[in-house]
Amino acid sequence: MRGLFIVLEGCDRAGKTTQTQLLQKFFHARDRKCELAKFPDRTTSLGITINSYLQGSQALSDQAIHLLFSANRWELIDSLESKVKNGVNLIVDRYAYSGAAFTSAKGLDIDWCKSCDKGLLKPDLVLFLDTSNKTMSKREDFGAEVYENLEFQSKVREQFHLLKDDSWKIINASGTIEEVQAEIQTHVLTLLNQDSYAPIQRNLWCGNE
Ligand code: FDM
Repeated sequence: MRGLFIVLEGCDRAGKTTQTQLLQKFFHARDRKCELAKFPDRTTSLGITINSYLQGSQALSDQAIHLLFSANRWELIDSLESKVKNGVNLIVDRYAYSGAAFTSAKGLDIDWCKSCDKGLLKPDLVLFLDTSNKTMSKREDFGAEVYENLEFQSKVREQFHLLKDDSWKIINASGTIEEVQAEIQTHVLTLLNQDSYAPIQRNLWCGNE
């Protein structure tokens, strides 16, 4: 049986990293293979350029950085797909939804933003960790990267909500770490309890979404 392809999305400081790690433990506790991945993957040569942009040391146009984020997914998708096909449950911290939400929040056309990722692997489940603007404003630990400010993050949140489709579950990320994880696990268990899964497909944004 193939693995599941699960994506965690959300604004910065929503708790994605903590929750992906806890979810991996949940799979391991059930003797299921489970690996974590993250976008951007800053270790590849494209990822190194993305990292310089995010840290403010390299200027790029909004279109150019968007294409690099997308290319960073395309360069790694074969390896992610083969893991899933070989029975590894994959939990991915950010994916194409971050790509479209962050760039369209700058004012670029959302359909253009989505088009570069059209045909990527479609996740089985997207867990959107939703933080209200009020909660976000209490999290003052924004770092120094280019997108880490409250006004921009509020715009990003609005754009994320335009991207919801049938694979999405909105998780209230304002609760405690344990409460958020419990909600996540409920959705994952529903999938895990299925006897079989439909084949994973490279059809992200190929339908009417
Ligand atoms: N980000 C991330 C984008 O703007 N586009 C993308 O396609 C992706 C995957 O990069 F502010 C933004 C989101 C975030 C920044 O992400 C780095 P991490 O999760 O903090 O590394």
